Amino acid sequence: MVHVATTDQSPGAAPTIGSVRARAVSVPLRRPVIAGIGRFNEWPLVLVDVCLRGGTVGHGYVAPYRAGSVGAVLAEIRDLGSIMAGASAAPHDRFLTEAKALNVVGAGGISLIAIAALDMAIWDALAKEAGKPLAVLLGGTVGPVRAYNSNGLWRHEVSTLSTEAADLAAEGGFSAMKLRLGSERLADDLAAIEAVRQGVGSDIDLMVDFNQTLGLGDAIRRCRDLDPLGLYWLEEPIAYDNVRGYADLASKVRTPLQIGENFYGPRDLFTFLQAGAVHYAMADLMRIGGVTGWMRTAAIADSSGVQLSNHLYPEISAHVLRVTPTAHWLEWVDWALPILRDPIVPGNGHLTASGRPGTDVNWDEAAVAKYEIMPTP
Ligand code: SMN
Ligand code: MG
Repeated sequence: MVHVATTDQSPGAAPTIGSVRARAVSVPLRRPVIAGIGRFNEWPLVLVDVCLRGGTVGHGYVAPYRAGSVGAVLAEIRDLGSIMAGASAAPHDRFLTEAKALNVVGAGGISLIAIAALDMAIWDALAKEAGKPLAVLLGGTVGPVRAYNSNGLWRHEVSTLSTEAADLAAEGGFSAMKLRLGSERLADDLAAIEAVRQGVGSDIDLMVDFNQTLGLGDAIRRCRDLDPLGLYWLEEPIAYDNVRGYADLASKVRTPLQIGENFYGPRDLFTFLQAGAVHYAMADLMRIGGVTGWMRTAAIADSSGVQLSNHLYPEISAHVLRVTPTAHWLEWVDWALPILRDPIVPGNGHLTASGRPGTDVNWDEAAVAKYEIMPTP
């Protein structure tokens, strides 16, 4: 029998996108974020809804750190949303088409953030249409993902770190947490590590994050000084885009380096891998290109056996890490909790998706109304 190509695509067609809505909120942080990249008392979030023609609504959010950036992110999402109305809710197709459309204003940065926000919402809608949790739609299962607590240990008064570390361990049964370092003097970084270990003992896995505060020479010196302390990883000691610098550092330190939260799109990981600059990698769903960008990055990480962790977005990361061949740690932050309905929370040091259809991102509309901000365009 001869198969004749037909123009009727209905059996294989994806649902159609009806409309897109984007709003912004600014939510309070339980513990202010104080790191090498700045101090934040509140956390702005841009919330995206993609409504399919059949009525299903998918949700996604991105956190552009700075309140001043929210207007630009909203504008880009709304622009892209107007292009998407009437298009198929096919993340692969959308990613290709929209990335091409935005190449002219820059492939990374706000362009990719907008694509990522819409991509996450489309995947949520597709999972809801299928009646499956995202992890299952992607070919995996729902189950526990090993997590570390990243909700504190910022660069504040060292005397408070012991108690805070003990609180962080107790909050979700954690035996792993992340401390922010990058002081001018080695002695201050050592005092911070010592304070945390006084609070929770030395059996915990302690990750440390420099948030790009050091120059290359100082970073070599600092990382070597910290090498004997048994830290789990040394995150972003130098500027995130210094490929050659990371390759140099990677060859000189014994404690594994962790990089990638600032990678824009999957190819950045490939670039750093080619340079021999990666021990551990992490990806941020907002910058890597949403679920679609994550899946491509996971394949690149797998090709080299590099273990991949998430950066922020724990709700959706709890799904995608279940289909990541080299899945490593989940970074737990509770920053979106104030506006989420029935959020997933960690227990026994693990985060497990709920098993409900979608990505576990659902709005508490009363809270959204309370925290909504109207940035001027
Ligand atoms: C971080 C995340 C968000 C704000 C400040 C610092 C940090 C991390 O780099 O890895 O969690
Ligand atoms: Mg970091």
